[in-house]
Amino acid sequence: MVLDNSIVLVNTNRMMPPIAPVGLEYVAEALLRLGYAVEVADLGVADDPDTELRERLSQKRPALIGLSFRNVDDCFWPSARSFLPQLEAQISTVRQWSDAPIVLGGVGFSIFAEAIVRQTGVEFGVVGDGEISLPALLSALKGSTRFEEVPGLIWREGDRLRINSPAWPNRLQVPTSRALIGNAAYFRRGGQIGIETKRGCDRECIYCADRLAKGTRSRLRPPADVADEVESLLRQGVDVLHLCDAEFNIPGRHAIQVCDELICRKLGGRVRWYAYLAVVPFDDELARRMAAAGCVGINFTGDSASEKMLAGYRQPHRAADLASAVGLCRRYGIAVMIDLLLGGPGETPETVAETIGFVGRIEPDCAGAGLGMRIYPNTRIAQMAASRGWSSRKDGIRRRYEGPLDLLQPTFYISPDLGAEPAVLVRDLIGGNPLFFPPEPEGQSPQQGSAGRDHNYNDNTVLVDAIAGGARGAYWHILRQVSEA
Ligand code: B12
Repeated sequence: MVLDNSIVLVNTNRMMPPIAPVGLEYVAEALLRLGYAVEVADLGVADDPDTELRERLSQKRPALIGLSFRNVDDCFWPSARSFLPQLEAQISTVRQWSDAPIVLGGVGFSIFAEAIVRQTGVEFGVVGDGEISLPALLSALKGSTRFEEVPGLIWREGDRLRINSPAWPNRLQVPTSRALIGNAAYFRRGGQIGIETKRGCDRECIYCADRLAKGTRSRLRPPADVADEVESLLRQGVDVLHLCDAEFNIPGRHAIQVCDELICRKLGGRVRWYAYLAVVPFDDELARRMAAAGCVGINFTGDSASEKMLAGYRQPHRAADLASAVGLCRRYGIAVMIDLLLGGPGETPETVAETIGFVGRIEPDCAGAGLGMRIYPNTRIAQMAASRGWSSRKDGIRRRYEGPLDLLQPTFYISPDLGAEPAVLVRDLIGGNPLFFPPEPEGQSPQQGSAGRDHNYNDNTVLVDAIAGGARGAYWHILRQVSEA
């Protein structure tokens, strides 16, 4: 019998260390509040994912099965691991146990939504926020509304796909109880739990897919909701958090309001948290408030220290801002990581040397020397690739498949001016400076995950072991501490 009001939500992310499916949890809570019967099949911490799916699906027939697809690939060259084959295997196991329609969603999915729906043959996909779209889809399945009215829905009409625009609701009403996922278990095995303060970003960095998955405006949560959620997690024994905003300080005013709320509720001394931040705006006031509110580590989207490269990436900061950000973190006792994106269009050995030299001198706790820009569809770098006809190594394209460019497969750009072995060049420039996570040379990288020398967190055994031994925090911070020990 079909249970009209029931849905099974599946977390498909099996990467280790495990990251709790915060997006799926928000969606599950939203559905529950509206009176739907929700079950979660969490493959992230299940010993045997097939058994977990059988137990959740074989006894009943939900109206819909929702699969969350967070990471389409590891976004890391040269490992370039795609998770699509794993998703396809999971979908066929689901089909083995149930003939209910399947809807895919999630941040990675949203970037490539149409291509993934086509490739996997599922009935539905949802681009963007799931909290409003999934209840709307369930209503449409009952005939109470039309598919056309479900924000972000992709569905099939005969042979063709129909696609609705996502809603990107300005008023974010995200549930705060965090009671539907085993966050305590994820905390023990993953070392941190995520929480959002906003969605969306209005910047126009040439490589970023955030605009596709989250929209082009900052959509802010009320600071009181964020603090309520921190309290919910604390009650579960979770006291180390990672913010899931693309950049916590865009806009800076909201970041300060969130900090003030945490300070006002005296939560600063009870939680430790980490965040991604843009390099600007970041001033003394924000750094001070963040430290008082419990922030212990910041990962800045530094990209480069070369004026030419930053302008090319459409980043508003300059090298001096990076130095200032590191100085402010030092002043307030906040650990600091700078994420670099080396090898973009226009990069030369000279600009790489400039960046590595500068970052070495300003001495953050660590810097990720990421090499190679993942080309996401509908970004400026994708337009450049199409208009200039890039397809081979001599054009800068790095990939492991043949034929025309297929951006759903891991596809990267590394400026051809860096020569045949760009990772060797970068490593030589780093010269063994332990503050850098160096890129792995091609051919030496394990294709199935990280060996722990770089900062690829996919199946990173160094991290898994450190967390099992009690380490907690952002992964770059744990790796840094392990390398110092
Ligand atoms: C914070 C973050 C991290 C933190 C996570 C901290 C934590 N404890 O949660 C850290 C640093 C650990 C991290 C690691 C990695 N990350 Co990360 N991360 C992010 C970030 C900024 C936020 C993700 C998030 O949680 N968002 C908040 C939640 C609430 O949103 P959501 O998951 O999208 O869910 C919403 C919708 O998607 C939808 N939805 C979700 N599930 C479902 C299901 C259904 C059925 C439906 C209909 C809807 C739906 O509704 C939800 C609520 O609205 C994103 C970029 C971004 N702005 O989203 C990158 C991002 C997800 N990461 C990415 C990657 C690649 C990784 C790594 C693989 C990198 C690596 N090689 O180490 C690892 C993977 C770790 C792991 N085990 O999974 C990529 C994935 C893209 C891709 N190529 O596939 C992203 C998109 C960044 C990017 N543009 O490259 N990450």
